[in-house]
Amino acid sequence: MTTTRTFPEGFLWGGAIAANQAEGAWNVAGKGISTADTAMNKKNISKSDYKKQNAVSSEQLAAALEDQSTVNYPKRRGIDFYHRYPEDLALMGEMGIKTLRTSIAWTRIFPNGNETQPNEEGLLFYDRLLDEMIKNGIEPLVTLSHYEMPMYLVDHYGGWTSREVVDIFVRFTTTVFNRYKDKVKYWITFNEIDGIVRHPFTNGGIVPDRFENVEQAVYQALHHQFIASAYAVKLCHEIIPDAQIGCMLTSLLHYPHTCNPLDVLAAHKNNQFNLFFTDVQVRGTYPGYIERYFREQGITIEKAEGDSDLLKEYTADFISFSYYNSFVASADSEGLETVSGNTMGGVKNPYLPVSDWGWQIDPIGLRLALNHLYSRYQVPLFIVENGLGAYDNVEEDGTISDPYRIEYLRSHIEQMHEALLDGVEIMGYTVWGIIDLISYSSSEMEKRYGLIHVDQDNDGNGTLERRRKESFFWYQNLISNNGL
Ligand code: BGP
Repeated sequence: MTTTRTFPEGFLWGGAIAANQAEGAWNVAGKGISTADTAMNKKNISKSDYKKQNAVSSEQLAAALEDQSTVNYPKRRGIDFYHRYPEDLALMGEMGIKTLRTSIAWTRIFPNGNETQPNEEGLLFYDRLLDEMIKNGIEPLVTLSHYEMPMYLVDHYGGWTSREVVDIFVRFTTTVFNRYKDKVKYWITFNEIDGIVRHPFTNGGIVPDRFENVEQAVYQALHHQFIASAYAVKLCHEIIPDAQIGCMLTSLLHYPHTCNPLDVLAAHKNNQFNLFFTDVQVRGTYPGYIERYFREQGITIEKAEGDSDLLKEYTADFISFSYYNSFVASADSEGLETVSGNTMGGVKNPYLPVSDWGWQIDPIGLRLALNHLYSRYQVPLFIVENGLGAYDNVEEDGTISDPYRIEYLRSHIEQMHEALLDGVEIMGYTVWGIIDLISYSSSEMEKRYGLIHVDQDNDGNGTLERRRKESFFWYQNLISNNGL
């Protein structure tokens, strides 16, 4: 084990949030309603509906659109980052982070998506937000699409299944590149683009009961996102020549349950499928194994003339990814203990502890993921999400002690450093949920990732006061020593 843990000069230590989980203010300043604004608090919906939460039904959506109550729809209120960002960014500046990853809510700029003129008030908000980041010494890292899209496009176009949405997205992208070209030099196209397979509604605006063959719809929508992502790369390079733009993947590293070749093959297939998305976005073509899958499933993707050239020419500058846990694959999982608590499931790994939400904690998996990605693609990598969702306790004196979070972050950063020593090129590391926010999967508040605490419960009660956790000071110290 090495003991010197310095990181390269200029390493981007940071934090990450997303507009839909933090901003709130869902219906102010001309903002349109987005898919995220329809996500209910897990506690307020029945168990069977919860399972379908990320694959909502038409009725659920209609009810959400009618319901103006903000209690059941936590992403509508977020943590009020929309109004409190000056205070939050000052705290993050104090923590010393070099970069903050956030996203732009499409519905603030184009409320329905298909307008020809942007909403100036929405643009002004991001002007102020980005200026404030820069004022605090924080480099903006902006995701163009993080788990949301205008509801109007879902209802009138079928979400990303429509090719027209590519042009609509290109208009949004062109608008924000032109507007923020002097402020933002790091961009990400689609958050966890692979998620569309697991969460068609969240990632693709696909309401399953409106499609005869949902899988076909999903892959068609994904193709449109690949194309939109390639256009974003092209436009970014044209409009902001000194910027870099990356794709974004959920790292879902699978180990074989045993050395039985069948288990090894099962793990290999899962890992290969996980890399299908970066194969297209970085290598620029659909790989053979996915073409085979499409053939076997009878899936046909409609491609326009020039699509293949576009994918080939405008590949991502870097790969960003989220890493939370690893998985175990088995050819025959009958009778084996499985993991609950995440949408991926899989066989339980007896060697790994789990989080309060049942996610398997595996720092070495991060080193492996970094090595795998780098040896396959040889492009810079950026860890843009890593962190621990846990219950936190505020002591009577207002302090919050979270050694479990510190240990999670410390051990992952240690393994990231091992990967650097292995020769992997890493641009930066942003802690997911640098400030407590609404959980994506459960829409709850109590699953906290933050190094800054926010006083709010699942039902939206609380003062919204911000407090520094013990991990805040730990990370501050780590950054000031560049990871030493
Ligand atoms: C990623 C998403 C984030 C975030 C994180 C944690 O998949 O990109 O938006 O929320 O996971 O997940 P959760 O909030 O469900 O714990």
